Amino acid sequence: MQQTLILVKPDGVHRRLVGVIIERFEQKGMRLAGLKLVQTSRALAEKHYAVHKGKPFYDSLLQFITSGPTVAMVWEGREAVAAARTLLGPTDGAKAPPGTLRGDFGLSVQNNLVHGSDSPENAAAEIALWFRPDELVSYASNDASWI
Ligand code: IDP
Ligand code: MG
Repeated sequence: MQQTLILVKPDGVHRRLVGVIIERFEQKGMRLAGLKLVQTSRALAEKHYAVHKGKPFYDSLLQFITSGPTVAMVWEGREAVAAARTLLGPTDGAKAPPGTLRGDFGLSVQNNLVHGSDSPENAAAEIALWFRPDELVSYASNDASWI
């Protein structure tokens, strides 16, 4: 089953949207495989956003992501990477449609509440960055055959 890394960024934690964000992934039918609250270090942020190094928003993005607590999660399910990106909506909250997390709860491009991996390969690399193997829990959801 596919896994994806989901982060509730510091704006989501400060705005008390952790619960509603988790609820969307639960309601979708994904299985929670890992969860923790992290004060992100500069080193971790640089690795996580390495692909954006050199872009005009890079320094501001690193400042933002290290400015407060982040909830790091691993969610699992069929086509979890793409399905999670659909739940998130497009990057810019002002353009994200209603029904998506970014569309329902934000107007900002940078402070867009939540991160989701953009490919299965990047998901695997990002999960390894944020979680040790023994922090991920494997179990069978009782409703798996229905979902
Ligand atoms: P994504 O999170 O939708 O995959 P990316 O293009 O990978 O979007 O950008 C990573 C993060 O960098 C975004 O989620 C957002 O927080 C921030 N970001 C992206 N583009 C801009 C921008 O033009 N200005 C400010 N921040 C940006
Ligand atoms: Mg991205």
